[in-house]
Amino acid sequence: MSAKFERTLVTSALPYANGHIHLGHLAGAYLPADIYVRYKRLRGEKVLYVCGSDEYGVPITLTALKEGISPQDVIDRYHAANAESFARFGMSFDVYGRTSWPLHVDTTQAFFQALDQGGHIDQQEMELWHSEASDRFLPDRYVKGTCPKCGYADANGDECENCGAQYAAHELIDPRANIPGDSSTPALRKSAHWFLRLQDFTDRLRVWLDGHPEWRANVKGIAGGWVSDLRARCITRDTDWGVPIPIDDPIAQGKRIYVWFDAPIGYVTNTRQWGIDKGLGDDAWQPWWKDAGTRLIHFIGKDNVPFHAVIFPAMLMGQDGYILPDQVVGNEYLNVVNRETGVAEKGSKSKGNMISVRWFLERFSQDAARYYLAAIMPESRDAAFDWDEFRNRYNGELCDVVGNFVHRSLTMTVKNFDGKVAEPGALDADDQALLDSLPVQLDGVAEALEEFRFRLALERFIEIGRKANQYFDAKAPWTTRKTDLVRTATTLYVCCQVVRTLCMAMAPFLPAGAEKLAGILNIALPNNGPDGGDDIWTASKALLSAGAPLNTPEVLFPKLDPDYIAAFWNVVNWGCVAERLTSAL
Ligand code: B3M
Ligand code: ZN
Repeated sequence: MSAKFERTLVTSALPYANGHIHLGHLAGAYLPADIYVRYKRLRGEKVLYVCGSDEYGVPITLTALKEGISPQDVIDRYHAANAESFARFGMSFDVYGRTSWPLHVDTTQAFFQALDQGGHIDQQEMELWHSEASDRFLPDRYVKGTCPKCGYADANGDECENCGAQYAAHELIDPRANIPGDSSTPALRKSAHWFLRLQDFTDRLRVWLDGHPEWRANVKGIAGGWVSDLRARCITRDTDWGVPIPIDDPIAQGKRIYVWFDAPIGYVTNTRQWGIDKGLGDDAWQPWWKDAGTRLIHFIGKDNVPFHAVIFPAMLMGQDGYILPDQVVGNEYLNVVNRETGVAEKGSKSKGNMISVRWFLERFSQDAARYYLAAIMPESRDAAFDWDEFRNRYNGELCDVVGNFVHRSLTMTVKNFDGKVAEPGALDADDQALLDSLPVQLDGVAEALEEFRFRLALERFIEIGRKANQYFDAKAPWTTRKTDLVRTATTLYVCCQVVRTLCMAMAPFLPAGAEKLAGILNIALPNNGPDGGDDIWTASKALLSAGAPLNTPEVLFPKLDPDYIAAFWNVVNWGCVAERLTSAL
């Protein structure tokens, strides 16, 4: 940890509680953050990991209308389902909160009021689409039409998914209501709303962004583009599903705060609630958000960059004493390879090619899922989920390289040396070189993790196994066993040290596998909490003692049977099946 900071606050984007999270979500905003946080905890650093459900706004109310249930039912259903999926995937949030928590009204309204008092909120009349048939305004996705910029026929009320254009409602061509049972042609009607004057923060935002040349190019590029053209942005909506607007004006009564205003404040609310629930007091959240010694890191998908690298920082600048993010880790998208065409396609609900986490984890292990998603993590460009690659990389790398090395080392040790780490004889140059390389290789994994280069870190972990296999093959302990037991003991002693290093190196990526392996090695993998603790990572560089008892080895990473996988991809459009199964609640 850089000397500048004494604690780290990590957030992952709050997923909307309007559907099951899918593998693309995991690869983008969740798995990298979890790997990072687990690593930091192993280092004994103070780190708090905050996430939760995003439960307001049009995504929720539109789902409620489509499913014929209330918004409350929608969020209760998907909050519980997603919390469970995350738990199955081994996500280690310190808190998985909800923006529907009562405390969130207070946090959000306080943010709004501070900005208002600072003169950063204006009221303006605007023309919005209104449906006569439904007697309501049509915010965001409640209205569809043709994009005025690119002609895309399924554009939303104020932005086009196809070309990314943003426009005023009246610019939308051929508008139609997009509500179940109502596709009438809406009319423009005047409505008063509140706007956040983002332009007030341009200079401060620019200085702050310029202070972060180390950010990923994609994040810097998007944020830089936004900051060069900041305008007032509407932060209220004509809806009754959201946080009430803290303004004493009858006009405000029938409206609510826009979901993208309240959602990032959810990080603060969830930190507050965490402190209260842990019995740490009402103010336990304050150092995490207001002490300059805290390093705030947001993990998000790239579509959320403007909100985390421009708008939320502006909102924080308008408060009293909040810190700003020090790093915004924005990942690209995870596409899916269509098995019929071989082409990577964007995941979409209508195509049905999104694989839900719960569907996947009912069929494949947490370790397999985490390994493959970390291996293809879309860090600097889009990646694509592909069944063949999933099998090949998991089987060929994690199972064949690491799993196999661990297994043969431990089974030979247990069998030939009475279930204990063998007593070595004199070390030769190969033994010494491998032992000497272990702390260096572990440092290599750490260095990549510190730089948010998760794929590289994972490759370095596998590389430890590769080098160890070469050593094992060269020393051929299965042969020397018959002729030279001291040589065999020395080889397996060295191998057990590698296994210990592998156990530590895999822990951030594959907590389940690491836990199992630690059990076999009889070593503790303690879980440091937000207050930090011992540097377990560094301590693992110490060698296992000769004679230390081992437990019975078991296969850490069972191989995937190609026929088993084929059962999923042979179905015509496998993704459709995945989606149908998962949406059948
Ligand atoms: N719920 C959008 C999304 O799920 C939104 C993120 C909020 S982060 C504060 O992609
Ligand atoms: Zn367009």
